[in-house]
Amino acid sequence: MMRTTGTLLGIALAAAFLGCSSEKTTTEKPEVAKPKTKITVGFSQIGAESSWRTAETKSIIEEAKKRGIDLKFSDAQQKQENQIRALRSFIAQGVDAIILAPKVKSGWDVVLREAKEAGIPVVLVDRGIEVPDPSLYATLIASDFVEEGRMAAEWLVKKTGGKCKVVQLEGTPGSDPANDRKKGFEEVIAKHPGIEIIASQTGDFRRSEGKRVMANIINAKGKDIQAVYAHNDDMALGAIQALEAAGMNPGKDVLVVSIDGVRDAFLAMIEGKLNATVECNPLLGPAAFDAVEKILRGEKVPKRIVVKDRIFTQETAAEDIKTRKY
Ligand code: GZL
Repeated sequence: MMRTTGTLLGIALAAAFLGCSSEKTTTEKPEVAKPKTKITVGFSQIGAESSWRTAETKSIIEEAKKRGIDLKFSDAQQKQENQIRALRSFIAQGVDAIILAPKVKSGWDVVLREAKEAGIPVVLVDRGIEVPDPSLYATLIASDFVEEGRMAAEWLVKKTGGKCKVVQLEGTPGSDPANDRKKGFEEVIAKHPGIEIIASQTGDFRRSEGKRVMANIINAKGKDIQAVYAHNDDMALGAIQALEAAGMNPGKDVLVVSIDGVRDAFLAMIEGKLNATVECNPLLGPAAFDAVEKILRGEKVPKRIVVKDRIFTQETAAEDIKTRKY
């Protein structure tokens, strides 16, 4: 938009010059600058902590390229302060819109107010935020994490007949998906007293952390463990490594259910080591840029766009993997 104003100004100046320079006539047609159609978008990404995250990044970068959008990409290396710094840089550059994948729910109102004052719309992808003024962002495009937690719990209840000692591996503390996947899972488990959560710790959505934390829990709880519920596939895959290292049998003696639906999860289900995964689609590029383009055309977009999810299990993994896109 900024460049459009410049162009209009340029056309006006050219017209004024030609109009008022009576002593100098020209038959040349003034060079009319092409109106600016290329938009510039700043994308602040959390980092690359999981294969889900890298799939999301790829989807957004590829979609920008496909639409001829000038994308300024910033990887915050898991630090919210780097995301805030990136947003301030996008504002200073005068981007037309911002896409933000917010690491945690809080701490965004000051910088989002700066974006609003600069007239730059913000589209949230994949995680929500808490802000006193909902007008500080245009829309949130994300899955329903509470429902994902419920689906994982309902699968476990059905598989175990409502009797099981389960370990919970939580995502990044303070993040929307970690809060809500815990909330949804525990809401269902509360209705089945035969299911007991015997340990619950964060693995920060990372495979290495999932393995390390699970090894510690095995040392403390050992053979008591009958199931693992991980807030994402990467931590589940790390936990599977820890269970095998302890001579246990993931997928058989110890059930493992997680969330994301990444390719490695399907491979683990085919190997019989993971039992089920709830898909959380990361291919948000098309929806994110549909929203950006609508907003820049002055059209309304819904405040919340829910990405649809479903559960996949070992039984159909070999067939399902053939059509997986990430
Ligand atoms: C979910 C996303 C989560 C994934 C993890 O929308 O924020 O972060 O479930 C990722 O794999 O690290």
